[in-house]
Amino acid sequence: MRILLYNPDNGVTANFMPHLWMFLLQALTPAGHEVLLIDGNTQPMSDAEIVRFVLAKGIGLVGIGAMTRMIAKAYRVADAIRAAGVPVVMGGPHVTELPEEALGRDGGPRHADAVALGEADETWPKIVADAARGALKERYVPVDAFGQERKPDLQGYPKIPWDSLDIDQFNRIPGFVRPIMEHFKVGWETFHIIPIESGRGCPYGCEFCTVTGFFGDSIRFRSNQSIVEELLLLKARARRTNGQVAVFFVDDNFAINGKRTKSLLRDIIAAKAQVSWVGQISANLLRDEELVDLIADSGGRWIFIGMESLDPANLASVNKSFNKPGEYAAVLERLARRNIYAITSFIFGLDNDTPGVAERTLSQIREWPPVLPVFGQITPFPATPLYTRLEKEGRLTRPKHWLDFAPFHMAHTPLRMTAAEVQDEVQYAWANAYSPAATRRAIDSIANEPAPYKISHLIARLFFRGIYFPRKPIGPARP
Ligand code: B12
Ligand code: SF4
Repeated sequence: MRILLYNPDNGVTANFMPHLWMFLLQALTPAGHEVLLIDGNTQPMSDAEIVRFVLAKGIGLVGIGAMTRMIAKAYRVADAIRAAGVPVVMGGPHVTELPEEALGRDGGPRHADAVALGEADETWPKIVADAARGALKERYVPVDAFGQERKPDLQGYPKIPWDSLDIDQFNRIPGFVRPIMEHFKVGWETFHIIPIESGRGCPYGCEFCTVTGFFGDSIRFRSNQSIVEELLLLKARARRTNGQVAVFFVDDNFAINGKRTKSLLRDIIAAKAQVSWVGQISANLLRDEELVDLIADSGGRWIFIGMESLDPANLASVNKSFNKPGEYAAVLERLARRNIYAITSFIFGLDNDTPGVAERTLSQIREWPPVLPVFGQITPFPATPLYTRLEKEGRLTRPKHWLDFAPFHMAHTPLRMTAAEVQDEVQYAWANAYSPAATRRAIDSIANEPAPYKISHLIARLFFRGIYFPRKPIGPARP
């Protein structure tokens, strides 16, 4: 059977790297089947084009994965494919949280023949086998022999064959630049940013986050060896294609178990498997100087830190008091001393926010070593404690906001400002954090550092904004 795995784009922002789930399921597909991948971010297609592709290629099963933000588009594509007679299975966080919606059992239309709930590493081979004999079930739930939820053990993580996969669609070097790079032989004919996971789960349970509910509050790790091998494979591929590779460790908190993270980083260094990497680590775990040394020596370049707010009352309101705004500057300086910079993420519209929050945040940022800040408004994703609380408090203004996807528009009433004010604050923060003056200030502040750091900072600043926020105005604020 030929299978298509499809990840929709959100139609608004860009994406800089492919989605890991597609490669993982491809690697977990039993022998005898062919798996094709389409990421809407790199291959934008209309619904009709996707249907034509599915029929022309004789696809027997389409798997669609989507976050809440892309789910309306995912449903639309699924509807079109099912109308053409090809079965669709959907997976990922949104349908796990709301399976009845995808299956049309909540009073709405049906979008999927089957849903894969939770982590699908062990259910995917069954789904494929059932689809191949025309006996797809409605739900695939990862449970053990006693019907208890079962989280896959990452010790048996499959080898993703990066050396032989066709990942041309994810090459970040634009087509028109490649011949120039080939001509000058500078080793930049390809540049891929590849997602790798080293573990799953997060014990912190921040109120707005789906991760603790989805992956669980205890952490499961892959073996160091399997990660080192994956890095070596990627390095070899980059060398072979005269290109470069960088890795995004997608673990939600890459240093959640400091001892293990250090042992992994030491093994990467010992095996000379270093590539430039980005990882997500909470600020409290970056107090450890030895860890930060190992991050630098193993290739760590950018650390994504979910700062969320500079106001401790806001942090307490979303169960994130382990973040201490008072130590943010020290953490950023500790990183910057090793030429590691931070992507700092902020959420506006939290219950204690008032108008002016964007400027207050920006003036603090100006005091720090240069960072790549990202800003969003608090969004109640289904099945999060935040969603339940706002529902109880009667504050949800668009309880099914994902079906009427309106990017950067609030779905609930904030407490100390209006929804429109929150949206304005988000706009203001993006416009001013990435203005030419702000970029000049950021580069000037590292004027004495070696050129490659300045260039990487400048390129990151020029491209980064589009990943999260459209460059064009986003339309009038909704009430
Ligand atoms: C990497 C990442 C990103 C990347 C982009 C995604 C990419 N290219 O990989 C970046 C950093 C850009 C990003 C941005 C955002 N992200 Co993000 N991101 C993640 C992160 C950390 C890792 C994703 C991952 O690879 N996980 C590992 C894989 C293996 O897990 P998985 O994708 O869930 O897949 C498994 C199952 O779900 C299932 N499955 C998945 N799809 C399918 C499909 C089929 C057919 C089947 C059968 C099974 C299946 O099988 C897989 C194996 O078990 C997750 C958190 C997390 N730990 O997952 C958040 C997460 C997905 N992001 C989230 C959010 C909210 C966002 C943003 C909206 C944040 C913001 N405010 O801007 C943006 C939106 C981006 C956009 N394009 O619109 C939420 C989504 C919640 C939800 N209900 O939708 C998550 C879960 C984090 C959270 N805090 O709750 N993100
Ligand atoms: S926001 Fe980060 S630290 Fe908090 S629960 Fe989610 S993954 Fe864990």
